[in-house]
Amino acid sequence: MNHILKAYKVTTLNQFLIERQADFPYASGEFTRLLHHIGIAAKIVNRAINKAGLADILGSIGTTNVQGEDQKKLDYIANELFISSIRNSGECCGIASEENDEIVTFDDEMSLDGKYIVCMDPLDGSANLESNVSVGTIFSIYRRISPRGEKATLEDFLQEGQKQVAAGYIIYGSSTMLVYTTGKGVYGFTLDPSIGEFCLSHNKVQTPKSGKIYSVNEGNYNSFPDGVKRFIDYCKVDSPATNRPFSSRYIGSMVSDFHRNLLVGGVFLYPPTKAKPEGKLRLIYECNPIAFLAEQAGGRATTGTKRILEIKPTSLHQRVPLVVGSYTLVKRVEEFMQEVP
Ligand code: AHM
Ligand code: MG
Repeated sequence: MNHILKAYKVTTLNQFLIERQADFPYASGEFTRLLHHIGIAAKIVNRAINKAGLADILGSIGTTNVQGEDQKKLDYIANELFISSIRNSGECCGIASEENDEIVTFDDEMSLDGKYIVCMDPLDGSANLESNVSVGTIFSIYRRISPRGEKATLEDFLQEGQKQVAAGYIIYGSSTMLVYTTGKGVYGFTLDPSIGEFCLSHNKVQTPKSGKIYSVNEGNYNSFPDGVKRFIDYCKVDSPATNRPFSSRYIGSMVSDFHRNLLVGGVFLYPPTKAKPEGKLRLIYECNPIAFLAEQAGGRATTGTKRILEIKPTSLHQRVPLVVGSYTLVKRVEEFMQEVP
């Protein structure tokens, strides 16, 4: 019995953030406050998602976002909640969100002086909400380039992924987790609903070097580049020595697909298709944060030909192809994509 009680030694997210504040040279608590407010919004959004089926907040609001995608009520709710909580931190001067055509800038005195900007997808995979499948929030934090005291500018948001100060996601699944990195490893916190706190549950996550899961929307097979088709064919070959055939697992909610592969080993792909020649996923608030986490956990993230974190964004909602996950599997995809048949 004693060992069970000992196992329940709790380190909350806030406690952890304060202890790790020294990771930041000249730490002043600003980043800690920002992440604390992201955690607050995550708990409120979690509550909304949990009772979605009861509270008439499933379904669409009848509008589309800048990318022509149907907006769900919960997309709207999550976006508003994250924006207001991040604004309340007073540490952020502006936000880029999947749900807003343009950047949202804050012009109260405290926020104008904020050191950080945030890019986010408030509810990734929201098309799955009606069927009660896990969804997520993705966030990415940069230091601003524009001078403090002034309004944030578009340039603040168009920085290479390798300049991220922190990135993470919240997964609203069978349990709710917040996973983040500041470039010093990946840490996962599970929400204990009985005390309303995110508690450290996954310390310094390392993803397996390889794995036997491939995650891709195979319905698009016919319009994938030949190299991707060859990789998918390779996954299905019977070869016990190389652990094949691999298992196909695709939830259609990137955070959930990535999270599973991060823990057990695997590769997630969203390649170019005829309908979406640049792929579907957005560079600054989907691919960059996921790529940062993957690399910090010992994995890899590319477009198939270029490291995601080295791409200089040219527009807010730019899309890029994404191959991310266990190091050797991503390498394998790259070999197939770059090989001249
Ligand atoms: P969203 O941000 O509008 O929810 O779209 C992103 C989602 C990802 O979570 C997921 O990997 C992908 O879209 C699924 O797309 P598809 O249905 O084309 O496979
Ligand atoms: Mg998304």
